[in-house]
Amino acid sequence: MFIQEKLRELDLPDVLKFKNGAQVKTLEDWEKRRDEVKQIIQENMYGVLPPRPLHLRAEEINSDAGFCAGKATLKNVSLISTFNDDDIFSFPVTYFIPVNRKSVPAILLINFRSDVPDKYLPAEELIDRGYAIFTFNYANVTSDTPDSPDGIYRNLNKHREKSKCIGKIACWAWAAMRVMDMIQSIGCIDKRNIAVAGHSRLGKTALLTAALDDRFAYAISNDSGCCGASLERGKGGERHSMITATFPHWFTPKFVTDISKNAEIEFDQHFLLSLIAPRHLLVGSAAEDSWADPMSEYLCTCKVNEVYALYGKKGLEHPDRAPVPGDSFDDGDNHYHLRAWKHYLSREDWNRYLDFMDKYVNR
Ligand code: GTR
Repeated sequence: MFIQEKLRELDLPDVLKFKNGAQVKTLEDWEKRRDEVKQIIQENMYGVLPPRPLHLRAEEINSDAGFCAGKATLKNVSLISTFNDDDIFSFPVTYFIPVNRKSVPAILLINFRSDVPDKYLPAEELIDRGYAIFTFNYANVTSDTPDSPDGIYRNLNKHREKSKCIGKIACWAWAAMRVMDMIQSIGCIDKRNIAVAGHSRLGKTALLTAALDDRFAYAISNDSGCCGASLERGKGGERHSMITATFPHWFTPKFVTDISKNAEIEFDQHFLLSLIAPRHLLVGSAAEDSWADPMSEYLCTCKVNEVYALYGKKGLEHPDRAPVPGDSFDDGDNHYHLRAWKHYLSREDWNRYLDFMDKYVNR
């Protein structure tokens, strides 16, 4: 058993063992252990996310009923959060919904830019495939630089001591959950088929978002790598010590100063991915993306099958070998593909994710 042997060699911490040493045997046990895992992953890496704000409302900025030859309606809104202390934070969200459809599946793409379309957001192709898209520019939520406690970072950390501050990945994930709050009130969206997607650092963000918010039925991680879908143990390319040196602001301070330097941490990234079960996990890797380490992303995706089994599900169905470029594993509840070439969210990646989602979407 090639994959099982590889996983055994990594000697990963057991996600199915409670902190008190008891073993998870049933689904009921897992539901309890799941709370511990949520806590471990937040306290040690991303920070503990606060609840939703006191009030949330969307203010329409403009609407274009003729988007893409009239095949979709596009809206720009400002999503406004009001907090207990009367502080207000707003950020722009763009969405477009194919017209003349009753129950439209949706994907929330957390993106690097506001442009629609964008190199990572092929708007018309996505409309043609019948999906609504919601998107925001992560930099409008809080800036992606160290020592910049701006935007929502300021609101969410206002009443916390420094060591307990949440990192920016958690801030972007919190914002994605607020978009999900807004989506709940849009009648034509199929609430059972909403995905959250992101590339690279925003793939890490998409995974955290889905791990903590069960309303997302699909988590799409494209080339998310270190602190995303890749396991720290045995990983090539970027490791904890490197990511925290360059991007300390993505994480909770405890992870940067302490945990990331310890080889024997009590968790690994399969803890994060396990929280997505029994919902769908879609992981895409690029063959030349050695910084993210495709094999590590693959092994982590295989590893969480043990959690899907508790739900009577298969997780990822895969052959017992390393993936090769062009592989796309689609038969189980989860998806993995390895694309040729470099770190990028390509049309080819989108097609793989949509082909998988299409299997579950009733039209
Ligand atoms: C890299 C970082 C990766 C990945 C990437 C990206 O520099 O080391 O973890 O997140 O940025 O987001 O493009």
